[in-house]
Amino acid sequence: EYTPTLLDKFSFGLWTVGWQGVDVFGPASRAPMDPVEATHRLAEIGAAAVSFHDDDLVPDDARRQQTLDLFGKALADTGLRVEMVTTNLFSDPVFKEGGLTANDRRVRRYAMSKVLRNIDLAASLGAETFVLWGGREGAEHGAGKDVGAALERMKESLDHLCDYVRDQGYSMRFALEPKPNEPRGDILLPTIGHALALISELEHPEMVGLNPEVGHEEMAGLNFAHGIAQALWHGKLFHVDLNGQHGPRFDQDLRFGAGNLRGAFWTVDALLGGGTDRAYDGYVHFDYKPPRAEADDGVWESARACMRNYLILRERVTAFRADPDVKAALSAACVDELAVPTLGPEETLADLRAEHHPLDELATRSVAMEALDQLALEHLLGVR
Ligand code: 3MF
Ligand code: MG
Ligand code: MG
Ligand code: MG
Repeated sequence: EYTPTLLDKFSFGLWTVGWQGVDVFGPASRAPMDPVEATHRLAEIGAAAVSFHDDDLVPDDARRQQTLDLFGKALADTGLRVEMVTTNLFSDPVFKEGGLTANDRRVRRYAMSKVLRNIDLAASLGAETFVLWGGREGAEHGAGKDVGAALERMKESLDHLCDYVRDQGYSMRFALEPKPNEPRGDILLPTIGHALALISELEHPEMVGLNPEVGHEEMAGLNFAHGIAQALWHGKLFHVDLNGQHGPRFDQDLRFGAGNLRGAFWTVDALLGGGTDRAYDGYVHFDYKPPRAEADDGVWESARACMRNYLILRERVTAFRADPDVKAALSAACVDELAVPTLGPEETLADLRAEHHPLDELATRSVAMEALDQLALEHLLGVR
């Protein structure tokens, strides 16, 4: 029960279980984890795939081929896939003032060359998604960043990257990961909505979508389920970073299900389509940090729990959607009626203006939402 299978398409960033606990106030609390060992252990606990940050796993130096050989063997031995590769344009002090949108043009040119080199690596490993999280693309000051110019440079970079992928014949799509702040005071493309707006300005918008993260949207006080529902409606939910967060505070990266549990319930519901056919069919990818206080046992406990909590919530959400009382409550709340266009096919705006609008009745009508929400809560609490 609640045992992951390959069909669940669970995926982990190697940096999650590999996080050594370095934070702003202290050094590592755990020993480095060998990515080969991490790959084996992730396979043992039921993951189907892994992702990683380019050079962090496969360094651009004399160790490159040997690393690739060892990692390739681990993938072959376990059957795990690399479904996503992402780029680290944030750790190296070179990127302290940005990568693709640094004011210094030399930095931007180096950042582009790094991304291009690692797109080749991602393609060679069969990754379908290349994630770009612009953690250093931002500012702490007012006049220090021309936001319009920075967005021009982001568009320029993405246009070149899309051209490159097309020219090489790679079947790879890009996914932008929004985040409001941390490590920069303010990060560009801070939310799902900002990133969607940029994508519509690109030369190949069909090749670029989103990799939204639960905690990032919640740091901005936003509703993650609504955010991914909008991304799905735009056909832009290319990938996802699941984790947990307790409201607007520092980036907690809790295991999925911890933090805002109600939010996690609606997140799983939204991924399953929220009662519509707009469901997510990509990898269920976890981007979390086993808390610094934990030793290796806690690392693996938390990794298992991410998947287990997803499976428990999926069961609860499915039961909620299948419950006849819920169907009745949805209908009492007129939820289906929202799918009916406001103006009928044969109607004109003049018809709509001329009709009698029963304002007294509308003002005092029942919306029946509390009853519906209580049913959801009882399913989540396991009493139904
Ligand atoms: C930071 C993040 C990143 C991104 C990663 C791309 C370290 O808050 O979420 O993880 O997810 O760079 O996937
Ligand atoms: Mg994050
Ligand atoms: Mg986070
Ligand atoms: Mg992330």
